[in-house]
Amino acid sequence: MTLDQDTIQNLAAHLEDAELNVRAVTKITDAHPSLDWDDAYAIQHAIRLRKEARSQRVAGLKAGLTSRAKMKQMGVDVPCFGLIFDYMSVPNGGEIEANKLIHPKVEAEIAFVLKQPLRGPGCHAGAVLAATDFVVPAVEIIDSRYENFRFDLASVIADNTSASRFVVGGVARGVEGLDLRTLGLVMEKNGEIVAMAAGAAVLGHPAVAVAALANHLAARGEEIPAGTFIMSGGATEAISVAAGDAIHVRFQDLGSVSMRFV
Ligand code: OOG
Ligand code: MG
Repeated sequence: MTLDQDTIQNLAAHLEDAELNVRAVTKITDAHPSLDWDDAYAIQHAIRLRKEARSQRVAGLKAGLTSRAKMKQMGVDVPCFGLIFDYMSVPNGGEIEANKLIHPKVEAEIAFVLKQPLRGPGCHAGAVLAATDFVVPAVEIIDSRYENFRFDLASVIADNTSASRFVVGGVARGVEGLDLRTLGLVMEKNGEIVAMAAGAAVLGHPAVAVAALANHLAARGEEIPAGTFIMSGGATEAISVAAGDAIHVRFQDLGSVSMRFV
């Protein structure tokens, strides 16, 4: 930690205002070059408290920058973890108002719902699969509050890992008989294929991303409670969208997820 409480509160307000006012800001490490990952998670936590004070609730957890494609696209090589709030949920096939977002991008993800809590350290993919109630296909709409989607790891963690909206669709399936490594997905934008991947793109197996989240929380004395919804991170690079775009992602064995930007 390098920042004092006042600075953490001010940066949380700064970043949340950028979200709520739909206005991009410069990345916070420009003004605070010594800001470290602990500072960044403290800012993210302060954003959580601001939202909870307005009766918004955490609806799930997310891992991000968990695939080579995403790491390469963003120039970052370590995963990050963030929070998904109830107001970010969009029904499958629903509409998303583009003018409420700065510069949205979509990414296809496999989401997990736990039936048992997960506690690190030492959590691994096998423990995640044993604790998983079901998986569902999802699309995350990310919207970095930073100009031109340019950031470093500390900046993006503080910005709640660009979390903005999410859509869950398809069918919920238990992991028995499902190979999440070879599970394929194809993303179409306006009827054209724009990205495709298999589950293994996410750290070799998407359950590894959930294990990494459990281990990250363990370092803070927390666990992932039973019932938690967790997004494991984009398997492909993120695709820019604007008003008028329709997104449709087909997941092998899990059905599809779609939305329109208006
Ligand atoms: C950070 C969020 C990354 C993912 O699935 O990789 C993320 C960003 O790229 O803006 O959610
Ligand atoms: Mg994501």
